[in-house]
Amino acid sequence: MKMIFRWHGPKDPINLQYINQIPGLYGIVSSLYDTPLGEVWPVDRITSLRDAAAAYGLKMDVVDSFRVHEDIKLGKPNREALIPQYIETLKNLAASGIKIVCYNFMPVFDWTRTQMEYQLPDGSNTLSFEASLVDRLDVSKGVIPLPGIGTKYPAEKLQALLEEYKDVSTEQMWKNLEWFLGKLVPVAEQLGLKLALHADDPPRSVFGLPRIIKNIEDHRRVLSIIDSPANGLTLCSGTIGSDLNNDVPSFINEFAARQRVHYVHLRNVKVFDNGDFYESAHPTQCGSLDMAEILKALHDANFTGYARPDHGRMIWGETGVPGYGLYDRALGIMYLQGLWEGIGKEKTKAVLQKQGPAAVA
Ligand SMILES: [Mn+2]
Repeated sequence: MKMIFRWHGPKDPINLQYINQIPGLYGIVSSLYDTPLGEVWPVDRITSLRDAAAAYGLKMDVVDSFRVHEDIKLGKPNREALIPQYIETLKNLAASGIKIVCYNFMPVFDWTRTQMEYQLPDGSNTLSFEASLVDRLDVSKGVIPLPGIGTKYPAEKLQALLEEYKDVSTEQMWKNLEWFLGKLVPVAEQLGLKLALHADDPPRSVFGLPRIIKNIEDHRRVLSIIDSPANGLTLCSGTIGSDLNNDVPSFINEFAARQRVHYVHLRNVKVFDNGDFYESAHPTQCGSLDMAEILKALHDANFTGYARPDHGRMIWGETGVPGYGLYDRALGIMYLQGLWEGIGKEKTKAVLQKQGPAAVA
């Protein structure tokens, strides 16, 4: 397992030197966050991120926020004209040494939270989701009064976009994903790249939008679209685990064994009976997920792919991009590495014990 850390590029308040001071880190994951949707990512901009990381001994094999244009998700005729740009970007990523491309297929919004600074009793704060609040909101005017979302588009554009999705069923969304993968997976295969789809976050319907990657059957269906390592998954424990019906280790047991999990996002969530949740600190005792079981499932699958601590709380007075502070993600990495080492050592010991007392001595 290669531990990586999201870096937002030169504008990130967390510099690479600090990131490099986290023990055991393999590298970073980044993106061209400011490139307009559907435009080609230039090679020199990708390699400049890669080179910046390399100056600190950090590798950049993975990109995230490979954003899919709404016209593709909506299945509009313009999607044909967009595909050459996506293919060009894949070529540029491969030419820059990238191996894994994380993307999602969520309509309009990448992720939805109702609070960015949900206060925890210890004085830290974190991202949270209140289901009934989201379900109560009237977004028909294109105004979404939630922090962090709804500002990506002007109200009129957002209203029009939400209107367009009214005619798109979940089955049509599947068709549109199939079309997209049909165009890109063969190209990725040729280039030696692996696409890695991230589930819808949270894995439920929001604002009446058609969301399709929510449970284990959905993940199975994604993999069945094209049976190729290039058509893979980013498994996000905190996303799929925020629906308690989803058993995260089962996802890993099934999909990592098939070599289709290329990247994992490891974080814990505290989930309440009514579906509300907040992003807790990483240890098992802080949330609803058994992180040791999740790591054990990855270890059992001989997982050699990439992992990031995903998000963290804001602690020790840190401010910055919500979910992406330095301190709590660094603590998360240390905890995850501790579990990983412990699981590995236990297994070695068990093997030696089977071989008899002489081997143990
Ligand atoms: Mn994630």
